[in-house]
Amino acid sequence: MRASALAELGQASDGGELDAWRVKYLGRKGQLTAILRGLSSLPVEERRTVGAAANQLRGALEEQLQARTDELRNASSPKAERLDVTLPGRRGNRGGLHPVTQTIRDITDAFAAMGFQTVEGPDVEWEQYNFDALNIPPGHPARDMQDTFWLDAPESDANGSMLLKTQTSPMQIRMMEKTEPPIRIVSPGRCFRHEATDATHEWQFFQVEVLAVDEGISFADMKGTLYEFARRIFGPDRRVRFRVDFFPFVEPGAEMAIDCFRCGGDGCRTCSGSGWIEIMGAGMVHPKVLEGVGYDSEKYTGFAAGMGVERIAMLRHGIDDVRLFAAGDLRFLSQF
Ligand code: FA5
Repeated sequence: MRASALAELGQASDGGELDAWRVKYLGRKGQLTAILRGLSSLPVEERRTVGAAANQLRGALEEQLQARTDELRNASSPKAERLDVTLPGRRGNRGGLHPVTQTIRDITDAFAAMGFQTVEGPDVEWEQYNFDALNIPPGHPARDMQDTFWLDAPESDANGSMLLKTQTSPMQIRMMEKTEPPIRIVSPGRCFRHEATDATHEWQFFQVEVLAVDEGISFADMKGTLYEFARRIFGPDRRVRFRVDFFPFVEPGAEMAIDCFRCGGDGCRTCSGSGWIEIMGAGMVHPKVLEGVGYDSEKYTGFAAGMGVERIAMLRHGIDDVRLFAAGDLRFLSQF
């Protein structure tokens, strides 16, 4: 009985089977109970031996029943069964667009709404496109202001040496060489300058170039277009201010500022107390530049503008250091 009882107990796999086993051997009408009940009918000498053996077996079976019960309970405890299908799912990490990319899209969208197409140029540029064709010949002081990373070109070319572009303006030349007016384009791109970096200067940054060339384009068209752009990016109440500035490839040249959206023009930290924030360089395309690409400068006129993308993003989000954009720190980037 001991052998068969223990073998059957090992097979029992749930509470119901354990209970049936208990009834079979230890229950009121169980096999072991029957033996114990029958003791009185045995001769006295046998009664002692059989009684001791039967009691010993009952203790052993009860002990084994408890052990098997514990074993089965542990196997189905929450520790072993970790899957709770009622818990809400865990969200995975999702990527997002870099704040510079977002800003570029907002800028190009604002111009797209006014009929401007987005085009992109190369990062490595010819000296000819980056400087000469933009009326910045060798030795011109404007080259010093945009000192950059020169590359070892395989051999000198009619286009000069190669460099990492310092501005998006060379795309003006590339587009005009390729197409006849009318032209209305915006061109976002990465720029590089040899800078001692600080909170507002990086050695790599982004610009967006704007170019419109057609018959009869005037300074008023430029002002109207850039004004509308400023309102779309910085809010419908913005006012703009144009002041004289110099860039070799435009004449007249201007710098455009918006009235400070933080203080409304009273003067605060964002606008350095002046009430105005400069956001881009602009001007009418220089006749020399038009002639250089083979356009008749008596027939065609145009305007160009260029702005720093990080600068726009810093103003919109209140970011105080341009170096954060390229630092690759997710604590910064995941806020956008
Ligand atoms: C230019 O680069 C002209 N190509 C802009 C232009 C285009 C004028 C068309 C007229 C017509 P400037 O060097 O000022 O201009 O640079 C324009 C903007 O680029 C700056 O206002 C600034 O926002 C950004 N920028 C320039 N250098 C850096 C730098 N080191 N780090 C971050 N942003 C910069």
